[in-house]
Amino acid sequence: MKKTILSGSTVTGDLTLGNYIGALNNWKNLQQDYDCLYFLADLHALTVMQDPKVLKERTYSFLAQYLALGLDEKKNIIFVQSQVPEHTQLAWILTCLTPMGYLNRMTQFKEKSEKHVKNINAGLYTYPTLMAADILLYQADLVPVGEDQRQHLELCRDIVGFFNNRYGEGTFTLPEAYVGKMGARVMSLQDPDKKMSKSDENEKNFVSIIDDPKKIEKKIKGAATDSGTEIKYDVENKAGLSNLMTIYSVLSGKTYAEIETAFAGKMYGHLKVELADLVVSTLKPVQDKYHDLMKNRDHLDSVMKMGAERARVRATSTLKAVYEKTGLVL
Ligand code: ATP
Ligand code: LTN
Repeated sequence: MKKTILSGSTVTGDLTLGNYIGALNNWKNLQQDYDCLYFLADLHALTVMQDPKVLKERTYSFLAQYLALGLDEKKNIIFVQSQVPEHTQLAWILTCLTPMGYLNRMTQFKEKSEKHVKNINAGLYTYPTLMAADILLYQADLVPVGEDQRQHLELCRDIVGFFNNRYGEGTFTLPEAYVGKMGARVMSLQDPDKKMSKSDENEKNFVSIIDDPKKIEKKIKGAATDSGTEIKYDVENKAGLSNLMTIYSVLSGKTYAEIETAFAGKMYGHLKVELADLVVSTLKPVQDKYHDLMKNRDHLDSVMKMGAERARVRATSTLKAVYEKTGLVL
């Protein structure tokens, strides 16, 4: 029996090189050996202000980006969160089991409520209980998430404990974090102390996978680096340069030592030019496929429909067991 993997991405912004290197590139390699479900977290997107038209358009765009990046809708179950209503049904039950004290500790809530002072809604606060429902509905064994989502996954494991204490064991699989072999974290281009984030309001901080070649070039050439000259991987003293080297290393398959040798005696500018070319050429086939997919909405609709149907078979079976345990009449 293959182990089940589940992961998702909030439908905000456009996928970045960070999402590609830290998440989707790994997901693609897992589709052979695991039973995989990948979804678009549109309900999680509602925790911050969304323009309805943009959200809808973006959901199609994200699906096309997933497919263009190489996720296969036949090998994996790819679906949109809001099209499987069991997510919100289970989320409510889990919310009622989760002490506020646990939610108070979540650093993402603290960060996001500082960032969105005018919209600190209850959904932003209970975000992790919906995320727990996403995972537990599918009995996922492994969840590939970046460092930033570790705390939410830990809380999900705690929630399984709360459920088991109240209702007895055996309903949910206890999920674990899946740490990819590379596990690279891509940092912001202008502020390499924080991670590259697709919802960053300064677009110079990220490269989106659907940015056109000129934009990519401009953003990479404009990336903040220190005033030194030697091309050397040193996160402490050369955070910006090291971040560019991480991207170079993942995309080219070269080690840091090999990159240092190849660029010995050269300037940061040389690395930036080569990196920009590498990013553009890596993304070219992805972008071509993306634009083709976006021209065919009917196809995207049918991929969503098929994904939701397949996901619901599993989701309803878990929810049925939860109803039985909790005393809700089915
Ligand atoms: P947002 O800015 O909307 O929070 P995000 O860019 O942080 O978005 P998520 O939707 O939170 O992206 O995450 C999708 C996946 O990509 C997760 O598995 C996450 O860990 C991974 N990821 C996000 N940013 C990076 C990054 N800079 N480096 C590596 N992996 C990342
Ligand atoms: N919060 C996640 C997106 C997400 C997710 C999930 C990831 C929502 N539900 C379930 C893994 C499993 C994020 O990466 N921002």
